[in-house]
Amino acid sequence: MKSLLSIGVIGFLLVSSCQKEELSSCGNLNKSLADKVEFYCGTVADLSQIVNNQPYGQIVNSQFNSVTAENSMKSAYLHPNQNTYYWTEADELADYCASHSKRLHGHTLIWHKQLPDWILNYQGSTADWEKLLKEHILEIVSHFKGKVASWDVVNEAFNEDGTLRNSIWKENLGASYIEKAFIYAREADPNAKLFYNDYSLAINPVKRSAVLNYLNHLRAKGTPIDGIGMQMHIFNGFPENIEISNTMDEIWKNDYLVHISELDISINPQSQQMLSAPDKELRRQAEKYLYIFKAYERIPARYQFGITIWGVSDNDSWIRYTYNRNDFPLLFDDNYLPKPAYCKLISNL
Ligand code: 9MR
Repeated sequence: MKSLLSIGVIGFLLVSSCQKEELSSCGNLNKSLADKVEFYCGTVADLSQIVNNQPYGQIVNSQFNSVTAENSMKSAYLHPNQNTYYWTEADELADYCASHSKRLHGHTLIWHKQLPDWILNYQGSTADWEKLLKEHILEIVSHFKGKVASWDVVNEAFNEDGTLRNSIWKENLGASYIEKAFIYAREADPNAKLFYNDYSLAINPVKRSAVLNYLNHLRAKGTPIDGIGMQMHIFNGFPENIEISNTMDEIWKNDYLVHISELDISINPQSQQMLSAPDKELRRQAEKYLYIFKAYERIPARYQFGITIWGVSDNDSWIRYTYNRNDFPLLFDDNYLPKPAYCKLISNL
């Protein structure tokens, strides 16, 4: 009993001194996550926060070399009225990226959410809808040509059972809206990499197969699809790590670039009362982040588009305001201080 106790104490001391070492060696942000890996390491970011929130801006600037706009490049923002485009905020983000050597990933051209009212209420023939889709994509992609390296062309088009989601696009154009969207995006910027982006791909094999089969079928017809975004809004407990790496493998083996496009790891999926993050969960989270980065490192470099983290600090995470629960899914805490997950990555990559 006594020796068991002392083994336990030594174990605890080892874990905590190790953690302390990791924490102290990562606290000053002198190192950059992006420098630690051979692929792009990105974050979702909001320009007003970069400009007005000093620690946020410092993290984006020092840690990442790729940026995705969280909202300002979605249809409701960029295309508020049929004949009006609003570029200001997205242009400013593009200028920031150009002047700070960040790759800019465009998110997202065709989605069933964050649509402007005029599209939601649009009445027209199939030909009118085709014109709408075409103009929307050509206008936006042309505007950012040369500034945006890649686009999520179609986002979340599938249901969990593998059928196509019944969105406003599908209702009015049938399934063909997907291939058309890719064709128009390529027409507007032949150099931009074009992605299909979705969630649950690692967790749900039925959806994953349906997406891969469908995209393969489109590509066989010549549709220009370069890659697949695995969003990866995941949890400490699931999916299993092996499912994540198997999914990455399945995607590249089907000859698609792999983008881990919206990574965050929730530690409170059951919405429990949680005033602060339990240490044990933070350690599990750190291990899971590291697993994902290491698994990603192993896929062939020519298929690595990058890993994008969906938020800077826990306080910025969409999870808190969407689900109204306290959660701690990101690499930096509410005070923009590195969490064990960040330290784990910076010390072990
Ligand atoms: O993070 C985004 C949040 O600020 C918005 O309120 C929300 C609206 O649906 O969209 C969030 O981002 C989503 C992304 O665009 C697509 N995949 C799921 C993301 C989290 O909901």
